[in-house]
Amino acid sequence: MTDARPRPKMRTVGGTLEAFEQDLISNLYYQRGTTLESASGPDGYHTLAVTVRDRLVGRYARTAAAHYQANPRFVYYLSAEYLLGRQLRQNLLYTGTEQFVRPIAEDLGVSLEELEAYDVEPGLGNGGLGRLAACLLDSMATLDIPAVGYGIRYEFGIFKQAFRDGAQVERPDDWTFYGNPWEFPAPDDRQVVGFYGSTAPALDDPSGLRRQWTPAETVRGEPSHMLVPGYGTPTVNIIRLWQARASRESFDLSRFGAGQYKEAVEDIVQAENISKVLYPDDSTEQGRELRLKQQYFLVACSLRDIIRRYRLRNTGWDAFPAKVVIQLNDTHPVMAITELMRLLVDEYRLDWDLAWSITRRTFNYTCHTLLPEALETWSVELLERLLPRHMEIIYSINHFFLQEVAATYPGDLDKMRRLSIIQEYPEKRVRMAHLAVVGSTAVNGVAELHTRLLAETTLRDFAELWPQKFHNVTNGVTPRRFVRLANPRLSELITERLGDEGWLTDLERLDRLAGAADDPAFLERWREVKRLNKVDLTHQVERSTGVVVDPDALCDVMIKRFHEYKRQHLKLLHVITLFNRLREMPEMDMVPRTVLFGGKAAPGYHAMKLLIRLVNAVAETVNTDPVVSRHLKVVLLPDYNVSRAQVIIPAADLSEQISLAGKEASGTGNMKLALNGAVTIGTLDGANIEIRDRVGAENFFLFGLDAQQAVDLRRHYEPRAYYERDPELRAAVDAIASGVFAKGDRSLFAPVVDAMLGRDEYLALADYRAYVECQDAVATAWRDRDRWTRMSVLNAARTGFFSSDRTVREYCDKIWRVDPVRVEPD
Ligand code: KOT
Repeated sequence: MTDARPRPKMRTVGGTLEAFEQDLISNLYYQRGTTLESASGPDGYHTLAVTVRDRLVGRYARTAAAHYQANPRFVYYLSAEYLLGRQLRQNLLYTGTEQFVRPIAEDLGVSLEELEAYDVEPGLGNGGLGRLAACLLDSMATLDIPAVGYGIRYEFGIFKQAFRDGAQVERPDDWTFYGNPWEFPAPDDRQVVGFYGSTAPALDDPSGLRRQWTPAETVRGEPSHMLVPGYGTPTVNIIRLWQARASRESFDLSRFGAGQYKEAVEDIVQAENISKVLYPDDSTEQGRELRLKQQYFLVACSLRDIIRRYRLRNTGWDAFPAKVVIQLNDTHPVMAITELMRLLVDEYRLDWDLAWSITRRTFNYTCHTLLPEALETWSVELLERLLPRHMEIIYSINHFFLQEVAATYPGDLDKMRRLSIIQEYPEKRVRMAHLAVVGSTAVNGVAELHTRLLAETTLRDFAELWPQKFHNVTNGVTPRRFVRLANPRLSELITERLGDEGWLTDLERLDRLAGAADDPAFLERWREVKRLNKVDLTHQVERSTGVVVDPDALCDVMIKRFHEYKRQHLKLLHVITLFNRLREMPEMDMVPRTVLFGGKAAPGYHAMKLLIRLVNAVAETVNTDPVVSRHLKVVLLPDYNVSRAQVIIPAADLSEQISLAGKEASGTGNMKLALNGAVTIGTLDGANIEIRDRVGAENFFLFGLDAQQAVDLRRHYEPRAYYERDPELRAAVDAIASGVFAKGDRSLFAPVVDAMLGRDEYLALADYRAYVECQDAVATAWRDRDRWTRMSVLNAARTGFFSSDRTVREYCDKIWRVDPVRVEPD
């Protein structure tokens, strides 16, 4: 240890630098059982992680004490998915210990970057829905809202994506291989959950509404929690994740003793399979029995835990809805409604009406989609087998609900059929969204257009029946992770310009940057930040793909799950059009572009896996063409995740938000990119509309059909007419069909061409011409450096609205009606 360098003498929750260093050495010794001399990389990382984490424990204890004291109304966020992102940098920032680590690491001869390489992100989600959950947790803690997130501790998170011959291959995400220093197991709070079995009437219940369920199988839920610190506040909330374990009964000792080892272990394996793996489907339904088991496992464990917590400070049930508000993140946790009814009626012996009143006042439901294929339904047959009591409860809920409907719309059988929780044809299924609406106080969509379309289409009959139930809460993103951590250079520039860091918790203050959009010196510095970020990205691209890209080229980014409605194929048609133009006119003066894709396709989504192959094939052809590659590069970065997003987003110039209007519920990548100074090219879909309203039409590249036009066109759509009419479109489609991207093989990508010319479900061909023309306007704008940078600054300056802090405030005002609880400062 040398003392040559002057060191910051700052007091934070981390204490002093000296104390921090002492704790590091002590943790290395006592937690890892090793010394500075013989420590490995993972030793160093783990030690740093627990040392930082321990700085949050005191705050957590004080938060818990303040909550106990105040006995406030709590928000319980139930979500099957969370995409938390890496924890190390975030917790360094939130504890103010970032400043200590560099000098200490330097002294010890390691870099923070080396240690961070071991910081694995928990990939417990697929995409937008899971990341939104994480942003809301961050903002709830930052706003001192008493809240707990509940989820599943999947042993394997979202698969790792690699490419073999351009095709996506999936590898398991063994994210806890080196251990997870961020979590605290809490075995004392374990729960037991039942499945299968039978029901019988309760002896003393003449109404017949109370029954007794005897499950045939039980599984133990073991919780562990991770700390969720707020920024700039001592509040530390938690997220509690459940892992399935075989309960003692399922470990069949007699079989084991009789030497039937395999059979004895089988039941254990089956029980533990429940939390084994995240289903890798985004915005599509996966109607598998194990998936329903996961959902019920999550809600059964969480509800018992919520009741346990409630009973620490409250007695009786009357106050339950005043103290507990449960937010259902889409329909995945909706069985919680039936489970609470079962607990209240069967186990706590409340009468049905009181139980129903409590239940309805407790739950709220957020819908994240409009796609019919994403609307969950479960077959009655499966539910009767797996959760027989819950199916009975659903029938009763539906019975009373339809009585209400009949009273409102006498004789309207069609209305009853449309509203019913049970769909009758072609087979009997439970509509989870209907159950969610019936059992909730508030229902919300995630962007203005989405909420309107929900009320006009998918949930129209409900919106007519209960208009006051429907709300819009436009999504948001946390500026701490997606600006401050992801883009430290821009953050510093903003802080310097605005005078302090207040914008990090009051993002609308970014509007004060608008004046700087006319200051040439500021524009120059803004450009420099973007350029340095692009250099960083360039290095990452080269490391992971070998492709060398020019940091001065326009960085054109499309990062999101591969899905037909998001229209990666439309982007690809544009890329092929640029390729064709350059091949035809090698001397043309084209704006240099790097087109960067990132995203995974669900392993069973064959159309999208083929499209991934095509993107890689086009990339290969473009990047190896001596003429074309001087102006154009195409990259599909493998294994897109939150950590990769944090590198790509700060470097983006152009944000591709080109879903067919009316299909993307909101989008949140669109917000992250705009906040980092990317200009959007997009359709009037989801939150794009609200982004454009704020940044101004002149700072947004709009193209394409609107939602109504898309619906109208769909009725008599003929993609071939567009193909035949537009020579550039025809050349692009023909290029795919010709096999130029498949070494002459005309069959490989034929299904892509057939889908386009056949049905073209998402009207890509109809929007193609408008899109290409809009891209040409983008290129023209890019040539005027000051004009572009001005647009970039104004995008960041005017999108402060899209902070998840604002989103959480809206949930608080419109839906949760919770108040903050202040925690004693450090
Ligand atoms: C998945 C399964 C069923 C229903 C909905 C989904 C879903 C929706 N998964 N991700 N989403 C996205 O959620 C984001 C957060 O609200 C939105 O921004 C995005 O548009 C949705 O596609």
